[in-house]
Amino acid sequence: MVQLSRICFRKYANFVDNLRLYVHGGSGGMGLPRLGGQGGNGGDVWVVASKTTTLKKVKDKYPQKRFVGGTGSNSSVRALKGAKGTDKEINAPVGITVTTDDGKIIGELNADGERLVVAKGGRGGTFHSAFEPSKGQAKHIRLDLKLIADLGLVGFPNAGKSSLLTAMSNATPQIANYAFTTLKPEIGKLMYKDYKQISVADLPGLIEGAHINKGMGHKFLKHVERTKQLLFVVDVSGFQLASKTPFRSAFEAVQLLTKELELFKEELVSKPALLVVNKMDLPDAEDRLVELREQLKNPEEFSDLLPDDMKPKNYLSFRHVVPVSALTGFGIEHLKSCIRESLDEAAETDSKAIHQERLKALMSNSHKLL
Ligand SMILES: Nc1nc2c(ncn2[C@@H]2O[C@H](COP(=O)(O)OP(=O)(O)O)[C@@H](O)[C@H]2O)c(=O)[nH]1
Ligand SMILES: [Mg+2]
Repeated sequence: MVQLSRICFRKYANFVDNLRLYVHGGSGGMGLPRLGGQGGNGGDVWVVASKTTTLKKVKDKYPQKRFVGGTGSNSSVRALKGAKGTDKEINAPVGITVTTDDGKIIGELNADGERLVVAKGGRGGTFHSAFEPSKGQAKHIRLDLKLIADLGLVGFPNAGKSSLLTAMSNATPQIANYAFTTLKPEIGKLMYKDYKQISVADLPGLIEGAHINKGMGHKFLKHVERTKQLLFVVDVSGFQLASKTPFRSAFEAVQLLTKELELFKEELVSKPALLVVNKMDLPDAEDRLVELREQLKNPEEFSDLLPDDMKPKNYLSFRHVVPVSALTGFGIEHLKSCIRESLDEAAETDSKAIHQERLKALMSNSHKLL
């Protein structure tokens, strides 16, 4: 059991959609009573939105997750007004909410270059403070990636994503038997008996080459980033996008989808994922499902069928593989409970991690006091 949870942790620990940081404005500089000199103010700490970064990059670059502004200069005979301490900037991705540790919103960053003060530096010493400087603000903050839904549907056109969303939820997405009918993400709400709601986004269909922006490529993939977990949907009997493109089995579809995500942003593949095998009402579906399960157990062996440039670097391991028929409703209730289980599990892991971090901070603080 211990080993199992360790494996899970490693698998799912990679995608970072929230981050807790310690920020501390710099202290002010000393004033100079003799000549009435003012100390410089301490540097502020800012969060600055940058298109090119991710929360994972921030986490990897600053494992201590501590950001402190520079101390203001003391007033001196040569410089009666002390210089301000240097500001500290934390680069963060666009589209985040910044909150205090207890959930109060400090602000949002929605465009490249937007900035937000998260800890003010202390004031330099002046006549009014008897030339004593003050300390900067110190607090924990949280950066949260803004989400469009709990789950995002990931599948090639015609896999049955729109039909599935209708079958599971109260949404009424447009359904048609040709590619790219879903132009905007359609959000469906799954309702549970205890009134819990889970949102699922139906995103424009993914096609081979989405990472190089074919079809709705980047738009689609950007949305995938904004969901907690992924719900892969494949047609049990495989698919063929157009008469010119080759036929793909359900297993190949899974690997191609994985590859597209990976090529766009490798982190995406480390999100928890579930696999829905749709259209189980079709003839031979049972045999195909058995075959698919066999292939998923041993993906390396079966991927020989794919050309090298379509093989993902890492094979996804799905938390659940759920056969359904969006048409008849077979398996839909079971799918809903699998989704619930997977999200609840992730929430529990998250809150445990935060709890442990707080405990660790408390322990190191009390250690310092002793
Ligand atoms: N036989 C069968 N057909 C389905 C099922 N789910 C969807 N379809 C059909 O597959 C086609 C594509 O479905 P749609 O939901 O639009 O797929 P999307 O492109 O992934 O959103 C439509 O003609 C649906 O009626 C299913 O469970 N069984
Ligand atoms: Mg659709």
